[in-house]
Amino acid sequence: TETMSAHDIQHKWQKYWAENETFLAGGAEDDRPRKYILGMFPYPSGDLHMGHAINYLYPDIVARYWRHRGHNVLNPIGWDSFGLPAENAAIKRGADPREWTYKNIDQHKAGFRGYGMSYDWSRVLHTSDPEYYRWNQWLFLQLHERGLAYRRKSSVNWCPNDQTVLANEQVVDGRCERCGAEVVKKKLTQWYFKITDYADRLLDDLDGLEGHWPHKVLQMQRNWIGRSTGADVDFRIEGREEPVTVFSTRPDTLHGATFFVVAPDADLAAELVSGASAEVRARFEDYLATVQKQTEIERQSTDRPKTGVFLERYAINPVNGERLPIWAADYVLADYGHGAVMAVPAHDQRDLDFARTFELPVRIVVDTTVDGGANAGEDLAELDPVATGKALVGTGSMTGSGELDGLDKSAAIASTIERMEASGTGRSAKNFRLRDWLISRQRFWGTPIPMLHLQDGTVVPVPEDRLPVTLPSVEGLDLRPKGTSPLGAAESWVRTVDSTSGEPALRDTDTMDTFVDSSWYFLRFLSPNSDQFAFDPEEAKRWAPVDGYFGGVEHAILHLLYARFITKVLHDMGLIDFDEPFTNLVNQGMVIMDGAKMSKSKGNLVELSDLLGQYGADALRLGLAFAGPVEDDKEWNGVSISGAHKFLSRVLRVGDETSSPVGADASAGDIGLRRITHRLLADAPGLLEQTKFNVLVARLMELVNGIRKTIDSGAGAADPAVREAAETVALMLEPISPHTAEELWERLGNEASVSAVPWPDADPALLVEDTVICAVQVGGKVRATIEVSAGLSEADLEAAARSDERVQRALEGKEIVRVIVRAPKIVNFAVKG
Ligand code: ANZ
Repeated sequence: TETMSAHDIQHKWQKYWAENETFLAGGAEDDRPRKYILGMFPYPSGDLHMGHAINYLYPDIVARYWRHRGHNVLNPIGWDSFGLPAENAAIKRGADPREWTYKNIDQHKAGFRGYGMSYDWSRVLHTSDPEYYRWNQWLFLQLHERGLAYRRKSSVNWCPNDQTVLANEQVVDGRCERCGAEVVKKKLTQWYFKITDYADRLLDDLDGLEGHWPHKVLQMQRNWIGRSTGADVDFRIEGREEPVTVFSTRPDTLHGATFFVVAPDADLAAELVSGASAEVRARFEDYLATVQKQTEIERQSTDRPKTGVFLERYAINPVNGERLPIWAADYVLADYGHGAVMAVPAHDQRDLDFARTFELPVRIVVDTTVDGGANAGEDLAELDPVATGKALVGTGSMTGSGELDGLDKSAAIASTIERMEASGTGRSAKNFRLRDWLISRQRFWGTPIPMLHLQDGTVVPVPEDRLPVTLPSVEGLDLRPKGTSPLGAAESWVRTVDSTSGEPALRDTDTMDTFVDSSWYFLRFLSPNSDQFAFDPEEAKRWAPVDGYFGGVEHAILHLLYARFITKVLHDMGLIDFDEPFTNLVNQGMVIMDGAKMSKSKGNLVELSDLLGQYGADALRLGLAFAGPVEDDKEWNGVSISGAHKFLSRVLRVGDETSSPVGADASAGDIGLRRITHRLLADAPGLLEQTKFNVLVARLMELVNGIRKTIDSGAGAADPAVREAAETVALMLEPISPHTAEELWERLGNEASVSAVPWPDADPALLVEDTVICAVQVGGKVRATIEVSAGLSEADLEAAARSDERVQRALEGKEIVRVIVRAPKIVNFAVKG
């Protein structure tokens, strides 16, 4: 065995695990407590690299840990295998996206096996398998049935180069994240999921995750959902039958409204301008054309000059009957609130900027100079917003507002809402930044939307028993983006018959956003091979929610939000009894090189296969686990794989030298070594549960040093404390460097596998520190003896002596002239008087 290389050891144990199915999760009959540990599943682009090595190591360590704690552990792996990169590779190289995808998946699988991951390989899933995406379609139909999936024409971010719709987060500084082309707005009819119905719950339930998810992630989710509270106010429009409603967070300032603004790209603007003069109509059309080229972010940025067109129409202020001129301006967004605002320039900065540009009136209705106001003690005349250019946004007391005068902000808001509700001109309202989830993609490599378009224009679902709607062959299809789905060209696929009515029908040619695939995959792992259900509710009861979810902070918002949303929908359908999918979330840091993220484009990506070739999986795993706290970014140049390899060799050497028999009674062994062993036994569970893997590695190093010392200079390799310590190393190294741990365990004469052998409890007697009895003398006489830690410093020993009551009594009324401390045995106070 001594000549076995790390690679030999690795192959031996990987073979053993595969043959013995060591890491299959226990079934229904297994009554151990359960743990569901999951890493965010990978996208199968290219080979596994350093980033994967660290991301998937952590959940594997945790999964392996819980097996030692007597748990039935589920640690599955799958692939998020639909999506653009496969399609782009297909366009570039003419390859079938299927072939590209599954070839990459095979490479990933081999890579993960070589890396020693303890996955339950019987549960593997790929979202691009019809057996999987069939259930995306099922999910879509469930949402559709409940009014949570709907079609709507709306303006979307459009990349004219890639000819595709972009999600908001794919637009960076107004440009396409992928190709850099300027993004424009375009109106398309698309499918949406009504996530906004769940906005309140998605926001409120974040509070329950505090302490279990990184605070930063919770905050990002809160901001993304962005709840504002205020009122909806109805304004009559001259020459229009129906009133127009606006959302305002400051209904208290209604008396200060001096004009009214609609989003140029809202339907309302087009309608209102249709009654205006030809000149204004033309000006409006020009304006609209420029606005449509802008992004939402540009439109909201406060430092741009204000632009707009007066529509020659008027709104009537419900509180005082005043006529407010109606403008179209791009700072008002079509899809926030109602796409129109009452403008209060004295108290809103954007309204003020606009009013100053177009010389519209500004009326102060909040006096911020009153006692307790934002500008208490200042002179209101000097704060004139028209002159200063600064809106008075702070608190104060109402003025020029009739019955509201003298009230503070919250009282004025409450009073206004009450009055409006009584007169039917308004009501309390809240608004969310969160938008409905646009799930339509005009691309090939995704889940076909299971809907049929009949000749009369109605859109009907494909019956559940007709699922899956599988993708047609890619042959003959042009995948290059052109604004409509490539599936449209698959004539014989598109033309079908509605099995319910027997009528001819056309298939919907859009495919689903891949975030749909990943919104529920953690449930599919519970019954991955079922053709009866998406997941078995009984299995969900046993396993879910996920106890420990690991992934990058890049998924802090969308993936997690969508998974939370779908979980709540499934909960409301009665299929699961929890409504948050991930009980604990860990965001691991990145591997960086010279301070920068490793990436393909920078050419500094280290591939996993190269690293495994060097020293094998265990040294890499140990090196990475030791590199620093899980949440921190790790500098690759600071990771020492060769150092880790040396340590693992030392581990095996002390194992080989151990000569006491299996089961030897350790109680007569070296007490110093036993103390190190038992302190580690006591601390390791906490270290692993707090993901302090680097500290665990440091403590293992300390223990191996201790073993070495005992073998070399103590009672030698036959000391039973050496065996106890070496077995402890095998047990606690296993989550991190499992092949070496298995080998050590076996060489120590134990039966394989070490992977689920329970960690013994520490012996409390070995956790107490060494103590000694110290004599305290006052004036040469022993006045007290105190029990102290053997390692106490002189200063601490003197302080301990002084704090003893008997010593204090003996010192009373005496002057201390000198203190002689001989740590840890004697303290002598020389006294006078
Ligand atoms: C009058 C007012 C007076 C407002 C005042 C603010 C201050 P948040 O907090 O982000 O929800 N608003 C409403 N709909 C809008 C739209 N579609 N595009 C741009 N702005 C819009 O912002 C709510 C406030 O933003 C609303 O309250 C409205 O202006 C504006 F002293 O109404 B406020």
